[in-house]
Amino acid sequence: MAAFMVRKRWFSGSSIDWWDGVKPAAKDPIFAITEAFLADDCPSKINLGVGTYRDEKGRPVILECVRRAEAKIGGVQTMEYLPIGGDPKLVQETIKLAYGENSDAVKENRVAGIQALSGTGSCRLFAEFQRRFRPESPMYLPIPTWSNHHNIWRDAHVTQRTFHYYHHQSKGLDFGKLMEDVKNAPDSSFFLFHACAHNPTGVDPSEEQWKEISHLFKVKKHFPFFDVAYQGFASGDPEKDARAIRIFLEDGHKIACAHSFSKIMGLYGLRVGCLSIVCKDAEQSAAVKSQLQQIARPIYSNPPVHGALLVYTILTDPDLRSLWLAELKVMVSRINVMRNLLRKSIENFGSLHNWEHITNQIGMFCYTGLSPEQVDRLVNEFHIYMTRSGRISMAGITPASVDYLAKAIHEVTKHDR
Ligand code: KET
Repeated sequence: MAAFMVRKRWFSGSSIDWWDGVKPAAKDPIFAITEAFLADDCPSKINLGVGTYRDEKGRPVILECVRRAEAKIGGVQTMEYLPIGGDPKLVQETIKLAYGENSDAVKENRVAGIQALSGTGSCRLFAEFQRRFRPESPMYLPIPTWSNHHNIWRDAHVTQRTFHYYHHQSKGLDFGKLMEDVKNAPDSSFFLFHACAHNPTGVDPSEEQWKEISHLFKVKKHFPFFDVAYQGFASGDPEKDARAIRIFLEDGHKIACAHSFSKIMGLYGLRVGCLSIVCKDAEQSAAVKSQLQQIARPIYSNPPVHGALLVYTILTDPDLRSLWLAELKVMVSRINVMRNLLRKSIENFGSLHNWEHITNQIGMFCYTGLSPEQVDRLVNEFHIYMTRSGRISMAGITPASVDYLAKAIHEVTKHDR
């Protein structure tokens, strides 16, 4: 009887509500800002949310080196699939850029590298790799960090732990607590660092501090994973910005890096990046690479071809490479001019708070110290958009908007003690 009833209901054609249990997901804290900004029709609105470079008129930029590389390539050359591991020439150039052409790891051919879907995809591949081969080891993330790091390691089912990084009172590095957390973590733990220009805080360890961290990592046998999304965006020089990576390499660590060309070449939508893992020898590197390829194959099969060609062309053509380095400097110096103007302008409006951190912090962002409620006021009363963490993308500020922003920041902070 019961079986008959079930069959009858099945035949009656009533449709099954497959997705009944699906509730709307929380919006992404960074990309939701762009959505809200676009929906706002106030003429004085400013978007300081997502970290994308803008020129002094607030316009998106295609770098001249990219335009010339396009011209040199002469249009689309191929639409064939790349290998699963991407363009080997791109991978090789990326590794040389980060590790140094003369580093032992590069010379001994023991860096396993695979082109991936920019920095995000590279982090995710590593997280998958970590879960396959070190399922018992958690990933330690700095507090705070780029919000998507939490999503990436969550979705790869890797246990997450955190370590102290930022000191809210001093608006600098909480080095003492960082070292304590590194020391107290179980031996052989994974730690994520931003190689430079930490997002969101704009605060990096000094060279001396990196050396101390590296030393302690040796003692603790920890594994350092570097997110390298801003190599060149901290100092204007990719060589200088590779210092942390090089210190760990020189100390003989086995490290891994997620490289991105989104910011440093302005190739956001082209999704160019690499994951690299330093191994003990060439044989191990080949094995690791084959596993990374096996992870990539069922997810996206192989990475996009065109951006890889552009990046490779820029990095290997001496004229284009120097043009890129010069344009990188222009971007960094425009951001630094904005840091100075913003700080000065807030001070000129009579703010009694200390705004030194605006000019002390480096990279694309300023971690203002504004509270979520103050950010809400900036959005609602002044149409100035930023993440609720108080992070602002400095590249979104222009000489024309800086005073409006400064006055608004002063307005929402002046009764604060
Ligand atoms: N790592 C860091 C530290 C980072 O800030 C970003 C992007 C990425 C990786 C990934 O970028 P990709 O384009 O996948 O190479 N950050 C900006 C954009 C975003 O959230 O995706 C941001 O923080 O605004």
